[in-house]
Amino acid sequence: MPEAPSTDPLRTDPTWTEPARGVGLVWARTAAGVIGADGGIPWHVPEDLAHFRRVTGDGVVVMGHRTWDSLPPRFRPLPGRRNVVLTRDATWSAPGAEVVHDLATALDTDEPVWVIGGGAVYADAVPFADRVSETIVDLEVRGDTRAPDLGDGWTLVEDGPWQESRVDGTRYRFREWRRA
Ligand code: VY7
Repeated sequence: MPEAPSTDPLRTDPTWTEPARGVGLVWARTAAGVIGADGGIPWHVPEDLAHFRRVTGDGVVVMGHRTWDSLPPRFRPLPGRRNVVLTRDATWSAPGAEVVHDLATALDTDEPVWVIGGGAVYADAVPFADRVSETIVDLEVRGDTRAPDLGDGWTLVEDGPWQESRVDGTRYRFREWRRA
């Protein structure tokens, strides 16, 4: 039997558009979910920084303004990418930062978007994301910022092997989640 035409206004109203596709989240976290402590990342794994650069290299990076502040000044803006910075502060600006005041505006682009932190911005962005690039760092460290739970509907499409950092042997692995 053919399906009845949808009467759902979200499906039939031509003025309603899908949330922007091609929004990714990229984070590094411990098993307990820690991503930050005291305004920084509580480990030093250069292999993850190289991975981060590879993942975000061709896109727009979206971050909260404290994440911007956490970048070493010589890496601000992150080179070769549009750097979109979210803040509620109408007076804030920084050279190389495209300031926006809400997440919808930040994600409204046809280029691939990578949300790079921090905790509050990730939590707000999960509903709009279709991929998550996750580094698991095998440490038990104190933190004050966590990655959000993804909730239902996500599939682990890549789960890399444990590797050891050349710096101090800290173990890490790269993963990727997708939502259909
Ligand atoms: C942020 C840096 C921090 C300290 C020193 C250098 C995953 C990471 C983030 C964010 C790691 C950072 C950097 C690294 C990137 C370089 C510029 C220098 C580049 C995230 N998985 N890992 N992060 N930089 N969101 N997700 O450490 O950056 O990209 O050009």
